[in-house]
Amino acid sequence: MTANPPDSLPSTVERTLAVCPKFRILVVGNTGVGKSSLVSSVFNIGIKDIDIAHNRAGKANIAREYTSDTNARFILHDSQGFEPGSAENWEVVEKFIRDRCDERLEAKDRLHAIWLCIETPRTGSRLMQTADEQLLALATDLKVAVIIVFTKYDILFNECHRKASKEARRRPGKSASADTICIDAEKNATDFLNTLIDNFPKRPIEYVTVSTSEKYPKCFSMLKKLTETTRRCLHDVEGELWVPWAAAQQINAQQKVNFSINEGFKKYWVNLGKSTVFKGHILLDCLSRIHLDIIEVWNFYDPEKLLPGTHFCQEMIKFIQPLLTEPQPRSNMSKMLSNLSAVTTIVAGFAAACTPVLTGAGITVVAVEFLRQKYQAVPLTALCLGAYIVDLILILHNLFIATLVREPPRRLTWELVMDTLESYKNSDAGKVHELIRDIVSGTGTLDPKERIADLIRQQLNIDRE
Ligand SMILES: Nc1nc2c(ncn2[C@@H]2O[C@H](COP(=O)(O)OP(=O)(O)O)[C@@H](O)[C@H]2O)c(=O)[nH]1
Ligand SMILES: [Mg+2]
Repeated sequence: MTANPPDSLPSTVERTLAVCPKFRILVVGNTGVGKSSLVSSVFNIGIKDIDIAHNRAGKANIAREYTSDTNARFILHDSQGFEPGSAENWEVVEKFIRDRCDERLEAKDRLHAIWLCIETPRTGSRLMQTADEQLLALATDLKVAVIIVFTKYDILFNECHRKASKEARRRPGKSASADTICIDAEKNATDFLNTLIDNFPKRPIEYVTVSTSEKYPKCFSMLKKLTETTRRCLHDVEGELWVPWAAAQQINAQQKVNFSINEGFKKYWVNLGKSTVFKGHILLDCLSRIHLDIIEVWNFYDPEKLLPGTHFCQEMIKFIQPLLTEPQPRSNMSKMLSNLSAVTTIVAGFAAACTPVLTGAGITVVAVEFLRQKYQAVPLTALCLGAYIVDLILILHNLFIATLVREPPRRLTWELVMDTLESYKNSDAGKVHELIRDIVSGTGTLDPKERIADLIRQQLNIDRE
């Protein structure tokens, strides 16, 4: 690891996560409903790893804490549901939930959410079994988030699609387009499900339909919705569960961005000039601290430690280098960014005195000198830190999206990281820096930190939560 801030600059993200470092979730459902596939997709665990772990443990055991090297931020409890002959019965499940929802437990030991998985119904049969209803009632009483997850939605959709195609063929006149058939099928599937749910007598229920089948086009948006619903349902008086949740889930980029803004951005940038956090430290160390904190939020599966590594840190510094060699006329900004390969490299004697990050090819003497200065609350520092944070969040966002199409565990590769850096270089870098410069130098009435947070969201076309 080469982003290496001193102990005197402790992590604020770790401090926030220390209250509750892992999100604890119970997934209940009969064998074969798709629990393992769901957990694999949402928490980025190789599907084989989950099942191998199960075989090793023998029968499912609700109390067993399943954790994974590919996602350090969650704990899974798995229950087979209440089918006849299953390892668990209602009393065991009830006791487990009661024990884990005891208010005297620390947040980290408590159960944070339950996903009750039921295969999406395709006939007018009963939506839930008695034990499922008991579980909902118990969870509501104990104030733990409970969400009904209708799995394998694609099967219902495909059935409706076949029917819609058949009907379209029968209809005289102009043939229906593939799009129209899909829209009809989607509507029929939703109507069918809504009717079943509306007839469900007891209480209002939170439910989400999901599919983990890559062939189903809305697979990702459904999983994203599950993460949003889970977040909304958290019984989270202090807001403390939102943090481990945002860190644990590995499907919703928007939640990561908003978490990055709060943890990596607002905490460091907001108090520029007022805060004493960075006082007495060289800028490079301040950047290292920010760098590590933001990558912690994203929780990539990065066993080779590429993101905290020298090479990636150097590439990140190169993005802000043109800003460090101020003053530069604005019109030269983009030209300088595209001319990075032409910059002077630092001389050997000087290099020896620097950390590995700064001895890398392509970082100029001026930039190195600037980064080795002590932090000062001046506009150039604000610009430099702001630009670094925005670049990093945008790049990690793009990297996250690029990994999503891969099978879990979506392991980072250097090739993927380089591709993402390259496309960022070729797209917004210069433009984004110009906007940050305007905000830093501007005298607008709006809070600059909010304007930069909005800038990040606008660039990514995402909403505030
Ligand atoms: N069509 C479809 N099949 C699924 C879906 N999710 C899981 N499956 C399949 O259903 C079977 C059981 O899935 P698994 O995740 O092992 O279920 P578990 O026993 O509840 O853990 C496997 O063959 C999966 O490939 C889905 O969303 N759509
Ligand atoms: Mg399973």
